[in-house]
Amino acid sequence: MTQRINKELIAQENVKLESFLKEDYEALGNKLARTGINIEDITAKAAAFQIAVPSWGTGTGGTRFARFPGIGEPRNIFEKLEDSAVINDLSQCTERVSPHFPWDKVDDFTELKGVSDSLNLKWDSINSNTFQDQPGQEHSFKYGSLANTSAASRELAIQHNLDCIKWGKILGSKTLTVWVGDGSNHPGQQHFQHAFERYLESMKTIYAGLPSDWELHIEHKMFEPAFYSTVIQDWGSSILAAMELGPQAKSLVDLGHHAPNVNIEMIVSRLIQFKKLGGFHFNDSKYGDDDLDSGSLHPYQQFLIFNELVDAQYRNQEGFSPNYMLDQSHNVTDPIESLMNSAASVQRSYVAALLVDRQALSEYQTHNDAIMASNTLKQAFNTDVSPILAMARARKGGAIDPIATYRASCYRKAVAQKRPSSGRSGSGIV
Ligand SMILES: [Mn+2]
Repeated sequence: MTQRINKELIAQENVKLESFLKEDYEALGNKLARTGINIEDITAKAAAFQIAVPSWGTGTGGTRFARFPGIGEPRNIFEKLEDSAVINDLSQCTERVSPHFPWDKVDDFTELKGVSDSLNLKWDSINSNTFQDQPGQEHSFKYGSLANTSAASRELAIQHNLDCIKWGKILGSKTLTVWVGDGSNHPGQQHFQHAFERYLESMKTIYAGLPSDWELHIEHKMFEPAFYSTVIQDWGSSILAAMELGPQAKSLVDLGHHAPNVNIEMIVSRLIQFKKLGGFHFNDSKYGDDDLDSGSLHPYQQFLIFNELVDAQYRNQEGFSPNYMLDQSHNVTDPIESLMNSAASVQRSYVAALLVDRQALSEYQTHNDAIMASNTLKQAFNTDVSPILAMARARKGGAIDPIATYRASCYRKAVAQKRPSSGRSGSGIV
């Protein structure tokens, strides 16, 4: 029997906040009306916004040093789905889950699809994993997978990706996301060009196995586990590979996978321009691939990215339909709370970007009025759109205050009863 948040509890918690929300929503509506914006149009768009939850994000994360498991952690994909359903019940913007194979592999994918259907959840991009060896694996990925010097290891990695497509078809997914840890730790260890050639050759075989209505997303990452060079190190390598493969191959932007201070929103613009923006892994970062909660450190950067996305949407840019997904590691919080907070944070950036006066911005840009162009963006960013987000959630049956309602439900304590600790407290990034 699946544990869920009681609908009556959500309604009961919402009643406490309804009159305040109505007041705040009305006040914001009046404010927006003065600039010609109909709040109902914006709320409808906020309600339609969706961002996928990563299956692995529902468990407590860790670092190279240790992992401190929380209580009632999901032990398999079915329990991860239960937690994902709770997140969506309260947030009403996370109806899709992105699985990671073989972590989430099951014997019967039709059964898994049945369970997700019963929870009103859909499947987002399938993530393949060739950055670690599985028990009994014949050919190791220690020195890489798709770019390994060993043809047998490359073949194994290719086959795993083809399996991921096969499983994804049963689940109803339309995207395969490929990230490889391939690279080197010592100068001279790897021939840069030959490694990239081997990667491309492997990816061409995977691309050939892609159904015609699927996309192949290439995720780059600057470093780790390889600390000197990485085969798909930056968006340059990523877009080169995507161009080499064909129109169904696109680049995926993980916010934590860039060099510090890189202008990510401009990279996003370039990818949009050349029909190569596949999707996002949202998270936040202070030093590197920190996988912190989205918008917890750089909400303005997240807004500026959405400014580009909304701009492309309004221009009906050809080939523009990116997948949005969270990719975070929750080391000290309840993952359900972090994921709800983060989904709302990304949704907030989207909604704020909808408020940008694009005609005024365009005129300021034409006349090189830097101050007013910048202020136009800041005006939208500084608008507190919380009432719109809360109203969008409440109208769909979600919680006005997701975290307060989640805490009132005592869900974590309840599932802890039937999910005894796995005892896994060793190191490991998940
Ligand atoms: Mn990622």
